[in-house]
Amino acid sequence: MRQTWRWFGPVDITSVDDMMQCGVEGVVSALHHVPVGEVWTPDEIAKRQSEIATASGDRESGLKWEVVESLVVTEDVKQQNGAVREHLANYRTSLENLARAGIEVVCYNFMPVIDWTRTDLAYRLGHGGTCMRYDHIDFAVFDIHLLERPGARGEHAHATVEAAAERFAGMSDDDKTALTRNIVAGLPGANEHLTLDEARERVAAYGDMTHETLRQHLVDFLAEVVPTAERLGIRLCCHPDDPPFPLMGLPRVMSTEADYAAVMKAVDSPANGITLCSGSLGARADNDLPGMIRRLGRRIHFLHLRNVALDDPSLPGGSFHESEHLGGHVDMVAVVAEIVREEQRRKAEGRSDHQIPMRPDHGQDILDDLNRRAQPGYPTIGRMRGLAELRGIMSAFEHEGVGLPG
Ligand code: DNO
Repeated sequence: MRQTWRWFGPVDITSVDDMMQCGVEGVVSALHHVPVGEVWTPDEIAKRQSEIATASGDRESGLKWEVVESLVVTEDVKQQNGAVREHLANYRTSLENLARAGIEVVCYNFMPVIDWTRTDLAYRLGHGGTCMRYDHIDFAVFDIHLLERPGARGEHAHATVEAAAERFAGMSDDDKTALTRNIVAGLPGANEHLTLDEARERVAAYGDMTHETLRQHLVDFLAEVVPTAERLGIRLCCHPDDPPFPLMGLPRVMSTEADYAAVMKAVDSPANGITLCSGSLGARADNDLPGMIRRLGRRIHFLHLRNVALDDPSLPGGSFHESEHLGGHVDMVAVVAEIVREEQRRKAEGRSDHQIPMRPDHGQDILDDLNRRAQPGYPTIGRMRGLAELRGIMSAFEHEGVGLPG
């Protein structure tokens, strides 16, 4: 595995020097300042490349921009209206510009309206550190009482509606503002930062779009961009829904193995691939991560490794928090073993992409992270701990004196 790290650009409180000291091999980044739907120009791409290549004192960092996360798919493309043609053309142009700059892996997602969602950004853990949490009662409070989405009440379980009403009654105005901001104002890397009214409009714009229609729109999007990616040698990779179940009455179409299998088959090209995020998919106990890697591994172009602790694994759509990378519900050792096996298969076949870029995804805020106010989910020390632990497993499995189990 290639040990990469997400960097948000010069605004990131983790510096290029920090990445070097953490033992990072390659960088994952995006041009977050370019408005969604517009072209990423060669100049802007070159600027980010040079920021990554330069450490303090004008030294060479030895690091390169290796993965784009994300080249955002616009709401117009997801809904097939408005500026869809122009956005698709711009997407292809951005891919051309990225390929010309030597970048081959491009991640995106197809979640309607909001990217990843948490209700609490600083959930206090027993050890005194904090992590991110998704609480399904808090989400129902937001959906029913703050967003006031028509029909929301009828879509949540009766017990959830009652628990949400009780919790809402006890919330201060500050609590309500914080919950709203956590959900609609966008977490790091989110496409856009919305107000509550904008979120209402965006949700309403989907009308009663079904799962089938949204999936077809994803397939149509791929049919438009995959031939370009294939010609350019770019590997597109779709990130799963996070969390992997519908929110706000909107369909989500990349939540399970069946979703991925259908979309991989519909546009059957190596340029149409997967970002396997063990934390997103792991928030459903019925997703068999090692099995998914065995069955879909050939198309995995990018890996996010993190873990989640589920409050009640039997409850689809239930609450969870982000655990240590090797703790939680996902069997991370088994996941890493399957990835190493996939890499070995690729190597034997002579595939040039046999080393899959992986990044330690998210991290708990620990030690000095608690004073540094990093981008939520992206503390330096918590992520470095995750990377160090994952590197330990990888190194053992890749070592000739240890090797893979069974
Ligand atoms: C969260 C991230 C996501 C991811 C996008 C990919 O931490 O994993 O925001 O970047 O969904 O398009």
